[in-house]
Amino acid sequence: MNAPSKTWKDVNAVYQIYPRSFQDSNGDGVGDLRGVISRLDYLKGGEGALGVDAIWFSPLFPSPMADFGYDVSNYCDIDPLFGTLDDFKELLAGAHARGIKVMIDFVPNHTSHEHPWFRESKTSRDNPKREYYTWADPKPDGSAPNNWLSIFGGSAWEWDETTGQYYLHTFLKEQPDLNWRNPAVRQEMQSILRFWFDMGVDGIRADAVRWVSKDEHYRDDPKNPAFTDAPNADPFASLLHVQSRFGPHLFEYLRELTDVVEQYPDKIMIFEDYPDGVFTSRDQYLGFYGVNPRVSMPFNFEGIGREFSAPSFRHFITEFQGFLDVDQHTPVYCFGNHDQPRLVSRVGERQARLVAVLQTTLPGLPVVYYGDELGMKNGIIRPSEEQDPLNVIKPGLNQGRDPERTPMQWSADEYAGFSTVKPWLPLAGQHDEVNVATLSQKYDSFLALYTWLLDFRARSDVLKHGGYQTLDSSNPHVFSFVRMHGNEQLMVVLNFSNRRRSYAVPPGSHVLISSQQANPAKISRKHVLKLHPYEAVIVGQMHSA
Ligand code: TEU
Repeated sequence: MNAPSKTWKDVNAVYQIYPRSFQDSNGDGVGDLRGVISRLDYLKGGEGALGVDAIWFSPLFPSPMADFGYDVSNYCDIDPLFGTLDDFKELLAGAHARGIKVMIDFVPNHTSHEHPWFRESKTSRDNPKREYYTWADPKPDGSAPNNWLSIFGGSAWEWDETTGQYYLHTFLKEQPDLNWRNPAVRQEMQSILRFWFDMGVDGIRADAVRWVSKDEHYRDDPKNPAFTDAPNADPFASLLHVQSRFGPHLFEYLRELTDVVEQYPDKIMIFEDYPDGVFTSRDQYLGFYGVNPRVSMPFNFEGIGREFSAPSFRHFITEFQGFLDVDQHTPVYCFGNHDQPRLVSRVGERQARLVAVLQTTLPGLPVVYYGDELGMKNGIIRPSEEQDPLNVIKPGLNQGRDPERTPMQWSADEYAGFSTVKPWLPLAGQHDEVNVATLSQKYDSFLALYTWLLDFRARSDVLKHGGYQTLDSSNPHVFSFVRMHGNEQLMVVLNFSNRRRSYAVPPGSHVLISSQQANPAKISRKHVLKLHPYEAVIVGQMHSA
């Protein structure tokens, strides 16, 4: 089988695979590459396939797994838990044969403390690798060099007895921050990109990039005046992180990376970046787009934490679309990932179906988290089953990320077809119903909806390339917009309320897709669309698709 390869501009969506949790092939309870190879038909090309044009893998590199692969000890290999480099090459070839592009994660801000660079760096102050990391002297009283906090809890500085200095770790102490001011580090990072691009990888998701440049004088972060010391408040929010991240060289360093991306035909880099609250969202997004919009773009995660209402969603999307340069900037709307509670658990089942319609009808390159196409929920993780260190080091804040990382649910079998043994995390539950085998048989299932939407998007130039305009800007319950391309138009109408709503549509309109396939909204003779609670529809005109 050889599917024609699309360019990135034509990709319908990217599907994020958390490799530990997709498919176990060797019976150790942890997902692996041969497992993914065995599921490629599901992704695209097989009967009833989901139909995604690209996949992104969370880290696959050798790692002691303190942060489940985001602590890398070798950037140019595959962890034996997941397989070998040959397995990866086979996977790449299999994906490409089906017309699936492959993105990998790239963790530039920090390595594992077991990376050979760090092992060397900590041996002595004059080791050639010393300057690969961020070392600093204590204050005269012996305390940490400044007040910077680790996002994973406590001070961002760890004392090293051997060399009498502190090293910086924005995340776990097992994840020392690289020193990007050192040109040798930047060159290492560029060669890593070349290694993977030369192999044929199509894109890179760049992790936690806002931290790569910091204040070089290590000045304190100022206090956050809005912080209240409530019992469940995260102490990390007590400071405004204006010195410890978004340093003066951030975009310049990223540009060096995108220069490498641009040396290859049709490769991209997506920057991980959350709304910061310190900068306006306009400045923050345009800063990242300014790096090199031809090949790189930031995620848009605004839809993850906000109130589920028409005004709230309309506001962020209209504002974002409004300040983008639509000819240059590719939006990357994302509503869930391996760090966030599951979409269905955050908003509800029908509401998540609405989000599926929204995400696959907005401009740009949508990124969908594995299992969200089934409507998988957060798993319930007993303390004895916890894996993510976050709950242990930040107790009481409920920030553990295990619930959204549970095994993919393929079938109603004991371990959901994910493994033959007890998986590394428990199943999220309801897998007798919520699984690929069962849902793919039901025309009105969550999976059927996703498959339909992705197929529609794959075939629709209006959705992939068309313009965007918000409609009816003050409706309190219904958010609607139009996508247009040449003389084709599609209207998307989303009822964010739990009541039936009427919505006037132009004569000649008809419902193409509804999020509630079993009972789609009808259009009255007077051209009024009768939406069910939380229903989302794509409306076509007589002459359109
Ligand atoms: O996350 C970076 C990040 O911004 C974190 O704040 C993230 O929001 C946090 O995990 C939420 O609890 C990236 C990865 O996505 C994450 O899995 C890694 O743990 C982290 O970088 C360190 O590499």
